[in-house]
Amino acid sequence: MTDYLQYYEHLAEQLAGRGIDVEAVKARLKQQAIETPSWGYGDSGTRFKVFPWRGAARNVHEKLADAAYVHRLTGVAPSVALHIPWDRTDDWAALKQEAESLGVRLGAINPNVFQDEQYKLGSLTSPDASARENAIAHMVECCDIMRQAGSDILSVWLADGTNYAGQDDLRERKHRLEAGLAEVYRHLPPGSRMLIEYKFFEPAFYHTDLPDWGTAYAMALKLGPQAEVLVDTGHHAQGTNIAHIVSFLLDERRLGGFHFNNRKYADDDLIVGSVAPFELFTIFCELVSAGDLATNVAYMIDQSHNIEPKLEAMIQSVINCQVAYAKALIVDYARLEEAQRAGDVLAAHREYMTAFETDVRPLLAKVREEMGLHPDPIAAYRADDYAARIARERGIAAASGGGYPSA
Ligand code: AFD
Ligand code: MN
Ligand code: MN
Repeated sequence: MTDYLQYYEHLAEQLAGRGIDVEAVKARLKQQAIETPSWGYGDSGTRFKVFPWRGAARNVHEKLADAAYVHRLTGVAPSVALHIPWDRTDDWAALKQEAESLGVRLGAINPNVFQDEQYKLGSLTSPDASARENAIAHMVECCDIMRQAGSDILSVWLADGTNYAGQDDLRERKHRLEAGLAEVYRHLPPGSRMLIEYKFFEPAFYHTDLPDWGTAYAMALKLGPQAEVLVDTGHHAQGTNIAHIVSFLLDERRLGGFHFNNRKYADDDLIVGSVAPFELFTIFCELVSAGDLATNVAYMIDQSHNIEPKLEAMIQSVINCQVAYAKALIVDYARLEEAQRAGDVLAAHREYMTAFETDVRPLLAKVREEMGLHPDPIAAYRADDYAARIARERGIAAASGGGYPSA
């Protein structure tokens, strides 16, 4: 493993020479917060197979312990998104306390209205009134869980859609969606937010009721100021310019947050930045250049690590978000704007490329050292006994602990 600290002084000199305030950049990197998903620590797989991972978390307590470990090593993963009912407990106050005693806090609450039999034809949009009512009741229960868990985000993803032309009335489904979301919205705790997540296909294959940012945005406008859009980076058709979507939603003050992951072809839930690091960088450039417009954005990872070591994959994901943010912070936005206004196409493009092609690992190593952490979280993880210990203690989970049990 390379000791990047040794290159820090040289990089700091280089950045200062470009007019970058290195201390200010380090301060912002220390403030970064990436939420990890409870389901990323349990066994998961595809519809073809779940390859159980020795040591995978089997319950919410072990997920919190693993998330706390990732936070201890990275210093910027202070909260954990929960998925209901996978992470349900009968004592939310105790779970909240347990999380805090581990050094993390409970994050977004994710309802699950896609795995019960009754949701086969949809949840809020189902032609079956009782399915719609049960979906609403579940999401209202999740609002109550938010109150008890101290969570301020209801993270709503619906698998709703159809598989065949003519299967259902598409406008009627839109009306059911509006009515259902409006009913849930009424139960949001004060000061909390409903983040509406879109996805262009899967598990429905002919149409999805919330397929793109425009439908999610339209629903948020209808609902009110506590409703915003959640951008999952794996939920777009090939070639979609996600940075542009982010810029539009930021300017409309309706960007609620992200589910970070990466895709090669579909919603692959691979490690964020592992396929398209430049795309991730351009997203962070929109966030940095938007200034206060990005104040309340929730940065959450949503991945399923099916063949790779779960903890190492999550640590790498957090690191990749740090790298993208660090590179976005060292763009010279004044010089960029000058070139943009002058219509100097390649000078403006080179401002991005100069930052993107800068190796920021020495800067991040220094930030971690100043935070009292090992400068290389992966080296720290590989030198540690945590993963081996939980593998010994937990073994192979009898049944998936949440995440996506195979069909
Ligand atoms: C799946 C869905 C969606 C959702 C996540 C957690 O595609 O991204 O946010 O599960 O429920 O990945
Ligand atoms: Mn998601
Ligand atoms: Mn997804």
